[in-house]
Amino acid sequence: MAALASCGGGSGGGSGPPSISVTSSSAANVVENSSGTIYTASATLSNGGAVGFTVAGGADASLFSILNTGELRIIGALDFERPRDANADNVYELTIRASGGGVSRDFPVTLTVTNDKEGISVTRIATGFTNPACVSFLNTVVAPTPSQPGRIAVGEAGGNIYAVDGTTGAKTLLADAFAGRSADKLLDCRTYRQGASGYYAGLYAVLRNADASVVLQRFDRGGLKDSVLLPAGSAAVGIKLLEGSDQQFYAAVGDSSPSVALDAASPLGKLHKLVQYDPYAGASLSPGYFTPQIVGDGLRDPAGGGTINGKTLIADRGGSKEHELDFFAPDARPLGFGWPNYEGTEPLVSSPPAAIIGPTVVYPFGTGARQGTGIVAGLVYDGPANELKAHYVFGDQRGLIWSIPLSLLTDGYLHKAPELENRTADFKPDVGTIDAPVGFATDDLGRFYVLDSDGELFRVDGT
Ligand SMILES: [Ca+2]
Ligand SMILES: [Ca+2]
Ligand SMILES: [Ca+2]
Ligand SMILES: [Ca+2]
Repeated sequence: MAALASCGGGSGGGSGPPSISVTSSSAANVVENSSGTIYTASATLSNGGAVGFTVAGGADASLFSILNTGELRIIGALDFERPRDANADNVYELTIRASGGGVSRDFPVTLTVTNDKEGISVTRIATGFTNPACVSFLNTVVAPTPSQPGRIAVGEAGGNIYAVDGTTGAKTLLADAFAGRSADKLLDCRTYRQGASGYYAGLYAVLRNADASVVLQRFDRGGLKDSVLLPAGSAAVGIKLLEGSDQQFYAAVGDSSPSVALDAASPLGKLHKLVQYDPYAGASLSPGYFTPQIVGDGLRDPAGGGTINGKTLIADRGGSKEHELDFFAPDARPLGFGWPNYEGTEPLVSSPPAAIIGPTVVYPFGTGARQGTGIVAGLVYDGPANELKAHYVFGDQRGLIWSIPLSLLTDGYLHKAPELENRTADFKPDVGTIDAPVGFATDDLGRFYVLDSDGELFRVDGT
């Protein structure tokens, strides 16, 4: 080493060891789905000799291979929606070693993977909804002769429910849900499809009245009564409507604090089947009147659901650990969704009882990468954007859009955040911003919509 020190470091000196100068950039951008060489390392040796390259380290070193001549490749795909770098921020970090003439030099390189929209275009079609609460499929008269195809329903917390033309965004007031009532807020609206000719098919809304009773109200068929879901004086919990794989209508009711989700005497934290009367069975029965029947428990803050490939899915929001999507069979008993013993797969108490329904998808509660503050149930996409076909698209109120291929969602295994595709960048709209998604809907033409918290409605198209 004394000989090295005495050489004085002169890079051009003829007597000391040569030195290496790195001539390639320390940072580069790479668009997702790139293959082959994504970066080329280069360096020169002061004596003009050859330099070779290896991967020497860095947080993401194991994902890369490099040729001796400097061409760097990634092992596996570069997918912006599913980053594989150590901290999942799409900035891949590695250290490259240049060697030659008996010396070597390590240098860090960061490769930032940038998004490609992959054929997804999102168009804002309407604005100005006030405190939007729900968005839903609307027409129950199906093709080929729906009266007005291509419309969806949007409901506001104040009670107005609009039909919105999915082509033009024009809105028509369908109903004021609180007309003649003392309002608190509209909690959800949803079209119960149950086949085109189903007696109960139609648009329904869940209303919380000023006395804190909650009723289910139906709009597009006259002479039907409300169904009472919660009595006056009930806690102000969320409620979501969903249609099960048994074609029955369900109301998923959130829990209160302290938790009563496992208390059989409380309607809170429960899944209620909206049991139908035969409308022709007896004069004493009110036609169209549902009787809620508790069929499941352990819900915390249900965020919607529906039927996918013949199985029923429900979303439930965590408050500290995990959000979850659960598949369940509506006729299975018991139906237990876990709260307050679990959020997702995470036990919240010591020695919790075995889970009755294990989640299918979980992701962490939080505001870090690939975390969220409240899941929002979605739908299977079947519109023109090929990239999303046969994906279940859903969201998080933090402003995230997620997707997961149906093949994964329905394979019977548990899937966690690293497997979810973060579609937020792909969903960047032409104008406006998708803030907290309120909900997702499709119309009878197969088009797909996102409604957000500040009242913008977006349609998801292909390019
Ligand atoms: Ca991608
Ligand atoms: Ca990173
Ligand atoms: Ca993309
Ligand atoms: Ca917005």
